[in-house]
Order: sequence, then C-alpha cells, then structure tokens
Amino acid sequence: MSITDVLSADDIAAALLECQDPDTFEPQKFFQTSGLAKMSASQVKDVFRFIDNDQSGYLDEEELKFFLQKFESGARELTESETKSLMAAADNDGDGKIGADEFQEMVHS
Ligand SMILES: [Ca+2]
Ligand SMILES: [Ca+2]
Repeated sequence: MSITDVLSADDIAAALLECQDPDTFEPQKFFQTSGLAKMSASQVKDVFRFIDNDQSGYLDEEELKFFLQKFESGARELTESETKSLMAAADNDGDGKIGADEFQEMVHS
C-alpha cells in the first residue's frame, strides 16, 4: 500500500512540518495532525504492517528510527531520544518492541 491510500497527503505534510526539527517529534500530536488517530483500529493496524519493514510483526528501535520516512521518504530520521520515547509510549509489556495491538492502543490513547 501507499500511505496516501489511507491518509491525506496534506495532513501528512502538516504533521511532518510540526516535527521537522530534531527532538520536536511528539507521538500524540503527530497521530492527531496526520489523521492517524481518527482511523479505525483495523486501518491503524494496516499502517502498522506498512511500518513493519521486515514484516516481523513487531516494530523494533531500528524500524522506529525511520518512522517518519514511512510517511514521506524525504522526512528526517528520529533522534535516539525520540526513538526511545516512542518505544516507551507504546511498549506496554516492556519486551523492547511494539506489537500491532500496542501500536493501535498508543495511537488511540
Ligand atoms: Ca519489524
Ligand atoms: Ca511490547
């Protein structure tokens, strides 16, 4: 799939603009502005599978680093501290990776 099949390109551009500087990425703000927070649970899980590069069923820190680039290929990488706080925001069971349910719960929290 392409991310613009499920989200508006304008909303994605607006969300990326809000976090264009390093260490300004705030997960909940990004989910709101991009429209992700308004999507159904099954749509959010489609986006999860799209972000899960190696199709392992989990997002690890290496995949989270490139989170923004899954929305727009020219976007920046997340910094180490942004990657760690994104992981911490979702990783409810503390296994160091984000499953589809954890991702969906974070988006809708
Ligand atoms: Ca993965
Ligand atoms: Ca987890």
